[in-house]
Amino acid sequence: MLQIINKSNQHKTAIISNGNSYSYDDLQIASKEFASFLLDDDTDLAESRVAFMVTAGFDYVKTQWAIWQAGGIAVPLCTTHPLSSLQYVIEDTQAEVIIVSPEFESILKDLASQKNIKFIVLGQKYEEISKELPQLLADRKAMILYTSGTTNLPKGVVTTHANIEAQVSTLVDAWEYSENDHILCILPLHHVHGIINVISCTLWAGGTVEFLPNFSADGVFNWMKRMAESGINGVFMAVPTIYFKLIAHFETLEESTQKALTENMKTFRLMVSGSAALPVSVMEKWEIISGHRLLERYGMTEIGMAISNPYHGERRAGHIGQALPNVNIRLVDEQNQEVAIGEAGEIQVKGDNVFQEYWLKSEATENTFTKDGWFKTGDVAVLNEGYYKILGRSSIDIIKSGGYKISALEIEEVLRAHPNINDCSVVGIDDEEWGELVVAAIISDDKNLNTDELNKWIREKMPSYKVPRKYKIVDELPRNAMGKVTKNDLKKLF
Ligand code: MLC
Ligand code: AMP
Repeated sequence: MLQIINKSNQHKTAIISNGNSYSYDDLQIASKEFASFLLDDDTDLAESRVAFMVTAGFDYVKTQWAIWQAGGIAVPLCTTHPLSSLQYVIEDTQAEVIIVSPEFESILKDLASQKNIKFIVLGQKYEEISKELPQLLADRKAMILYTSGTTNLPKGVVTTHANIEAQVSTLVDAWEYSENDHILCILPLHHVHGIINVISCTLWAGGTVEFLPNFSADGVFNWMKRMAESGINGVFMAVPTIYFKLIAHFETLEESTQKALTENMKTFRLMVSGSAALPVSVMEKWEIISGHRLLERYGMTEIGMAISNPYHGERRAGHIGQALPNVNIRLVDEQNQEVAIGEAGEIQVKGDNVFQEYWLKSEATENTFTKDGWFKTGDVAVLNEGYYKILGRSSIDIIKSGGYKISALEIEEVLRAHPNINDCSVVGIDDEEWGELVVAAIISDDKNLNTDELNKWIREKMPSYKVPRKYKIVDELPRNAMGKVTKNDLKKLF
């Protein structure tokens, strides 16, 4: 990304947020000034972790670019997480600076002061200084994003500038992003889907990113209408749950409004789905209402995007496509031996797009790579007539809901800390709208356990998308001869 930050652009609009338009020049000037401010008396932040809880929009990108230019590692915080989840990331990264939008000041101020972390509130007048910014090599660490896995606590995924550049440039070429593109950002900005595919790729190509503060079906359709009426090259990317919600909303509209919207959507350059399996039913309905055959692709926090249906050519329903250029893919058995074509195997990935390490977790890093340097995704796929198809995951403890990756173990650990819960087990059950729904079986002496109160209690401890949507009070959990909970049996209970 350092390359685009330094490209001398341009009066062209880079960002639209809060009703304001900002040019590439605005972004460059503001981010360089803020980088100078962040440097203070230093010449290089030297990979200090800078956590930022900033509303999606111009300030978010300015802050991210400023941290990068000052030589820091950008650690985006989720703006809807409860304090305990934010604190975990701040402590785990040993953040040395926290930057917040004014609306989040009260959430993190005390924590920053207790821990003696430099605390910067955006919007306050800072000295307009312009310092020489450090020259950074591409192998410097650039970003840490948190991802849930088979351990009970999320791990920090460290990517370098070179990794980000590889992730971005591959996609820009494959999907033909251009300076004429105008994309809508409605996704959370602590994950690669929003950060890389939506914002970074579009800005790399010189296009425009428009922000809506929150997802709403109405907001998205109004934006699409506006794009079509202005003759703009609209681009839209989202998780399957969002397409499901858009379809549900569309179906409530009057026929004449539907027809007009369909014509609007047909003018778009590209529509993409990813982060979770796109149900064939959703793909087919969306094609009827929008005229677009969704381009489904496969990615992961650790690797950016790896496999994609073609931009030109057949976009096959229920399949994720082929390896992206410069990304090496193989399917292997449990001995890391490649399987024959048509047989199921774990997806393993190699390439410049693959992350550097899990932050301060050398054992986890070592375990996630094979001896010859392939990253083990834990996703199982098959190659079917030249197209990869995802069959499932090697761990039942990983749940994907609304496009978020969730660890069943993390939720169990929190639930077990509740005074009325003796034991529990969490699984994901299939759901057309959310992909999977988080559900929990609980052993409790209180047979009338109030699950509303339980939900309130749990929401203070973890983000709302991780909160179980159904509970079952049981006398015992199904277990195998070794005493391990048999989660496939548990799923049947729901
Ligand atoms: C929220 N709700 C859920 C839920 N999340 N219900 C079931 N399961 C879930 N997971 C409920 C809330 O409790 C609330 O109900 C109602 O839905 C609205 O909540 P919300 O938070 O306002 O939801 P909404 O804004 O509509 O969010 C839905 C969403 C969001 C789909 C927009 O989940 C989202 O932004 N997902 C994208 C995540 C993402 O970017 N993943 C990419 C990871 S990177 P009530 O009853 O209280 O009203 C990656 C790599 C790759 O995966 O390949 O891209
Ligand atoms: P995350 O850790 O949040 O980056 O999530 C990455 C995971 O999302 C992958 O390991 C897959 O399990 C899942 N995923 C991403 N894209 C797809 C897709 N198109 N189909 C099925 N699963 C997907």
